Amino acid sequence: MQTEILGDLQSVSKHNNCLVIKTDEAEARVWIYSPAIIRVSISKDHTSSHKSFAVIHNPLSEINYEESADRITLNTGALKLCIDKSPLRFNFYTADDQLLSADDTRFGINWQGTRVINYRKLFADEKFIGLGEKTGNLDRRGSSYVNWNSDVPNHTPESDPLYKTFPFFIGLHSGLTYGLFFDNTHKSYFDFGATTDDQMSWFGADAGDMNYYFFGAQGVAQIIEDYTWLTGRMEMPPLWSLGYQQCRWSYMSAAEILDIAETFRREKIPADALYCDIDYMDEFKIFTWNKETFANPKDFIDKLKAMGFRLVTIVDPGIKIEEGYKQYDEGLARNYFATYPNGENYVANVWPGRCHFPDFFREDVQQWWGAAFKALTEPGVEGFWNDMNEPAAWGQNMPWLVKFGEHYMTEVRNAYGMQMAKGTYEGTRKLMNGKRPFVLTRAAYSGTQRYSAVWTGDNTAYDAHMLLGQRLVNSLGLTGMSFTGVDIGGFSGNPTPELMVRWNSLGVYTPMFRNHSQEGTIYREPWRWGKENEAIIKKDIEYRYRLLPYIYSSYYQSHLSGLPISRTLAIDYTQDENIYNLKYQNQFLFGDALLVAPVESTKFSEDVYLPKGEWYRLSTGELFKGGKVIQADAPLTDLPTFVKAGSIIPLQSIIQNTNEPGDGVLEINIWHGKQANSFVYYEDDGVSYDYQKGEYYKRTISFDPVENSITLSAVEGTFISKFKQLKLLLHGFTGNSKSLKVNGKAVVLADSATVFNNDSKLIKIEF
Ligand code: MIG
Repeated sequence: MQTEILGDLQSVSKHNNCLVIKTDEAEARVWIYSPAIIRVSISKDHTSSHKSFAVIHNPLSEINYEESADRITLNTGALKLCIDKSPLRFNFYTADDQLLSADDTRFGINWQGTRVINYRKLFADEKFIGLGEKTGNLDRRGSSYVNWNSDVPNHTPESDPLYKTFPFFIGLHSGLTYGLFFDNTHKSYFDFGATTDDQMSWFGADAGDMNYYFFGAQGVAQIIEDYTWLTGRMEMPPLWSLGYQQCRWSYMSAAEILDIAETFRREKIPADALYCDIDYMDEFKIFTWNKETFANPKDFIDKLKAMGFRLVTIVDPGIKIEEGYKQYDEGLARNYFATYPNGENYVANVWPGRCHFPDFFREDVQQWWGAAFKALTEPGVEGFWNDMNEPAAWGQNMPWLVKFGEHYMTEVRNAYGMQMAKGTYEGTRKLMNGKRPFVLTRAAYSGTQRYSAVWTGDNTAYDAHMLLGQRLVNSLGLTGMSFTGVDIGGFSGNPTPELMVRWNSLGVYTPMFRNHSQEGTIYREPWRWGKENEAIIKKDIEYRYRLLPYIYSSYYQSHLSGLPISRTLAIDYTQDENIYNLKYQNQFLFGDALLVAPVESTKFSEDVYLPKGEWYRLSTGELFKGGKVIQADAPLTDLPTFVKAGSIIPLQSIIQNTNEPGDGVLEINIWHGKQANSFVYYEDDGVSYDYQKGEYYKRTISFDPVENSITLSAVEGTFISKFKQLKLLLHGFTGNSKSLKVNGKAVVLADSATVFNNDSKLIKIEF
């Protein structure tokens, strides 16, 4: 085998909006997608490239360049691409000529057989964040990774690859930021300076094109916005899916689930979602119900609904080979399954036994699959859990010659789960008459946020896994996935009561809050841990429900900007070295206001790094100066959580599920800070897509410490808020609060200033 290096430029020309550069070996094409986004695609054979699964925008219609004897320069005003002619090398600069990222001058882009690799210059101080669901540290410098969606039960905090592929990373050096998305679904590789003498980083794939999008915006948040502009953002989720979710492999019958539901209500532990794992089906046949244990699904789901619960059911891709089973008969007759090159249908063994696998890369197969959910939506299922879609089967090693439509498995495997989630989302959305389906998938590729939430697969019940889970969630948020969760309590193994309590308290601040466990392990429901622990778990879940107005508004922000709900500190404090320290790298912001420090279940005090600024401990109101490490008490009743000074946090009364209206009072918590701040409060019906027609209630709440004034902007949108009154809760206001103005009018809050610390006064404001 030879290494072929992309050689010298032979010709350059413009074809409409595309710059075309030819070398002896290959052809490079360049498009501008926005002033800060340039796409480069280098191929020996552009005809074999397929449509992107991830990208939803087209390039701009114009491209202009300048040519000199040895270079070609594209300048968008925000980003400069300078292409050296011999050898052909791609170098990106900021508009003011600072080098952002460049090909390694020696090796640049090359091929070994079908493998395509890009070697890049590594800066001495360069850090890397991203790649989504990847183990390891926040700063991925010195690590290498493989993307090959895999079913990995019993994975450890070091395992790689896991279930998902997001070939997008952000580079940080010299105070600069850039992003790079390698849009290639083959098995791919990323090496962030792991294997060389700190001269270069590299990435590549087994085959396909060197097809990447370069992001030149300055600021991690801006790069995430640009990446999610390119690959899409999430819709508003159904509000109920942000409540507490209780799952188990498996609740074995309708009676058992109803009993679980009744226990939640009896114990007054808030919850919204219950799950059917694989055992609700008849012999694991997808879109069927077990006739004995789930004899009357509609009646069962109606009973759940009457108690304020929604039901989520699992579906796997494997279709049981059995004549007379509808999905098998139809799929076979219409050639909807993955095949061998000789036309035979591929067979693998999984839960139902011998199975065929739908070819989700075909639009007609996706539609057929989507329509089949009628068997679940008709009795009233509202959530659809897509499992095993790496795809997985026993043995886990799909032969390379399996074909999905035109593509071999090796070309598109990493997008299979995403295409299943797409079919599921689009199909169930059609069936649900304007209601929002909740879709949850295990396997994913860049862009999956458009269709589905994700969870991080089969974790294990020990502390290091809990911390890993937080890093996975934080990292998924860098790659467009905002709606993310882990199995709270740990899927495999048995948590100690302490770990269960601690993990649940972290679940409050996880975008999706789902407790789940493996068959054969001890049950994980909140009341299985003794009365004292149940009380702590209950209190934490109650706080999740108090926070829902804040969380829902954060989801709205994500829907608009792509910014995640759980944010590694690398988004807001990119240049602060301390946040990459392995001791503090798991810390994150939950929404704009809350900083959470995960703590192992065996520690009751923890060092917490508070970035610059001022921070209040949420539970006590104690004020801390940031820019330093503090030692925080961390009893199991109080996970260290801090509020950024100046924050505005809306809370509601405790409700048992999201169908309940609550007491109609929205409690606005303002935590005094030196800088003016505002919060965009957002509300809609939580179930339909009417918000896309303007049926929402949106209002900016601002606090100005100089004027000592709180302002509520005029309401935008036509939705009537479920809240009728506002209650203001002022924290850290000392003395001067008597002169407080709300919307320009002086208000009398209380007689003495002390009440403003964690005390409240009802102000009647029509909301
Ligand atoms: O082969 O459906 O990750 O959440 O409970 C195991 C049973 C299949 C793997 C999922 C897990 C689920 C389990 N599934």
